Amino acid sequence: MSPFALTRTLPADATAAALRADVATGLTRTPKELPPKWFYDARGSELFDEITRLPEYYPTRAEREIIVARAGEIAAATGARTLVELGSGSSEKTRHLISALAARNSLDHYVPVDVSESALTGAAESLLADHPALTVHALVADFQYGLHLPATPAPRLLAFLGGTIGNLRPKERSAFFAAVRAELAPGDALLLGTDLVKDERTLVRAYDDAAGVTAAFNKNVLTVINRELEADFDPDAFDHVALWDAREEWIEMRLRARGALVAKIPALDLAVHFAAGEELRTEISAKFREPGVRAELAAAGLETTHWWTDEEGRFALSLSVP
Ligand code: AVJ
Repeated sequence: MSPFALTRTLPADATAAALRADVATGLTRTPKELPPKWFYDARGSELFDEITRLPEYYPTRAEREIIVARAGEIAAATGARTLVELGSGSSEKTRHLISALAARNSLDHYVPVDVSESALTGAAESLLADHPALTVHALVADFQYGLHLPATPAPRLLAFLGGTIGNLRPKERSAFFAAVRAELAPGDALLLGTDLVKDERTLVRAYDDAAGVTAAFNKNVLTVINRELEADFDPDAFDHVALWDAREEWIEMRLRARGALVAKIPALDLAVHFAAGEELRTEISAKFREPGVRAELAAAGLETTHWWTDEEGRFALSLSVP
C-alpha cells in the first residue's frame, strides 16, 4: 500500500443532498434547528481554529494538557498499531499521541476520518513528513452514518477527541457508542474526550467570547446556506445566543432574529419566516460527569479503564475497552 490513501465514503453530491434535507426539515419545523456539522466549510473551520485559541475557550488547551501528560501512558496501555481518529480536523493534538506511539515502535497505521477533505490532506502531508514509515489512510466520511473503517492491523486505538461527542443527543450517543463497540475487538480501545460540567459563567463565556469569534462562527452557517442553496439570509439580522441548559447539562447556541424577516431559499423553493425574536438552534454541546460517561460507555459494552483530567478538572480523557 502507498503511504497515503484517501477514501471518500461521502460523495460530494451526498453532502449537498444532506444539507438540502437538513435545511428543508430543520427550517420548517418549530422550533427551528440545524445540525452543527454545517458550520465547517473552509471559513467555518478557520473560525473554529480561531476559537480554540481564544482565552475563554478552555477545552482545547485542557485536552492538550492531558494528552501531553498522558501520551506515554496511553501508548503503553494500548500498544496500538493503528490509530483511528474520528473528526480529526487538523490532527494538531493527535501529533503528541502519534509521537508517543511511534516512539514505542508500535504504530504503523493512522486513519484520520473527517468530513473535510482539505483538512485531511493537509494534516496527512505534515504527518508523513515527520513519520515517513506511517501508512496514512484518510477517510472522508460522516461517522454519524456508520463507521466504515478500513481493515488495518490490531490493536487499534479509536480516538474521538475535542468533546465533539457533546454535539450528539443522548440517544445519538448511545447509537454512536454501539457502533464504536462493534468496530472494537479484544485488545482494541476507545480514547474519548469529554468536556465536564462546571460553573455556568465559565461555560457560557467559552461559547460567547468577547471578541465575537464564536458569534461569527455561529452566523457562518447562514453564509453556507446562502452559498450552497442560493439563499438570501442576512447574517447581521441575527444575534448570537449561547445559553446553559442546567437540566440537560448542555450549552445551546442559537441565532435569534432581531426582527420579523423572511429568507428565500430558491434551491428548495422555500420561504422561511422568522418572527421577531424567534430562535434557530444551531448546536448543542453537552457537558459530562464521570459517572455518566462511564455508564453510557458501559451500556454499549465498553469498560472505562482510565479517567484523566487536566489540573483544573475542566476536561476529561478516558480510555475504554470492549
Ligand atoms: C468542536 C463540537 C467540540 O462544542 O465546543 C466551539 C464546537 N462550538 N464553539 C464545542 C464549538 C462553539 C465545539 N466542538
